[in-house]
Amino acid sequence: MALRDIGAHAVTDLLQATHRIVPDELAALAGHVAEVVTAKRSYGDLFEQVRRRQPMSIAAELAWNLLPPLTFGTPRLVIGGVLAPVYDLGGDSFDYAVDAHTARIAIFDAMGHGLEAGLLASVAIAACRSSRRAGTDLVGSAAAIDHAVNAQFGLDRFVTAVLADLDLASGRLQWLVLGHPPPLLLRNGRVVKTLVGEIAPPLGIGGAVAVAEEMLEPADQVLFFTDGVVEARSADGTFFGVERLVEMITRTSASATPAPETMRRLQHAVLDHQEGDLQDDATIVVVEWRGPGSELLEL
Ligand SMILES: [Mn+2]
Repeated sequence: MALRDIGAHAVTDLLQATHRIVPDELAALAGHVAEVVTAKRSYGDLFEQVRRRQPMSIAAELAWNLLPPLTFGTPRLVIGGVLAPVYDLGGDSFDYAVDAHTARIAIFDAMGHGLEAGLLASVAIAACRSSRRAGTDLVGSAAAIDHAVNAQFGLDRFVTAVLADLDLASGRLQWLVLGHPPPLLLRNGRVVKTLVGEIAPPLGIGGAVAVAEEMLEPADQVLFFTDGVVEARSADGTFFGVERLVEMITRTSASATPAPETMRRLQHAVLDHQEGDLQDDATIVVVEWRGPGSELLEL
């Protein structure tokens, strides 16, 4: 059966079925449709073509293919990320890996724009994964990325980043800030700390790094973002700013909005602030640790 036929059947079945089924069955049906989409999209273009509203730049094509799933959730840990501009994403990226005992999170902002920045970010992401999968710790990963970026692009190109490890059993968060805006720690719907640590130079130009550490409490959220979020300017030149970011996060957190939905609203707010005309890539990632119980993450 042709790919297009499979997609059409799924949609037809869904439309016919929704007239008479109850919510549980609807959820099951949605699950089946998701399975079809997930299984088929990796070897065909149909689903990408259907969901796109305009052609995608080469840089964005590269960037989106490097990203992990934008949302991840278990009863103990939720990760949600948003990136913009969708069709012209360049130097921003993020990555994470959740295993039995640890979640490793990274956010990157490569210097420049477009494909040039995209290539830089791609090397950083690949070096990050390569070192992480070889069992390297945070400092070792930073050194590996620094070396890869420097070897490929020389001293005049760099990538800012935050690399973090979260111990899922204890809530111990360790991180490195590499020329990047520091993450924010949110507790009970408000920002209790800026996770500054010692700011090291960006990756690609060398320099010492120092690991910072914080013990999270159950239900804490850690917010990672790139400068394109807080430095987004409105038509009259007003920055979106950290205060507005924090205000939006705390307001949505207070209403028990799930992390991915909070991210989606934030993304819209950043875009609306600039009247849809982004001056830089803007990325936000939230990591919510809900407490001990790493056994639930055994994969
Ligand atoms: Mn930026």
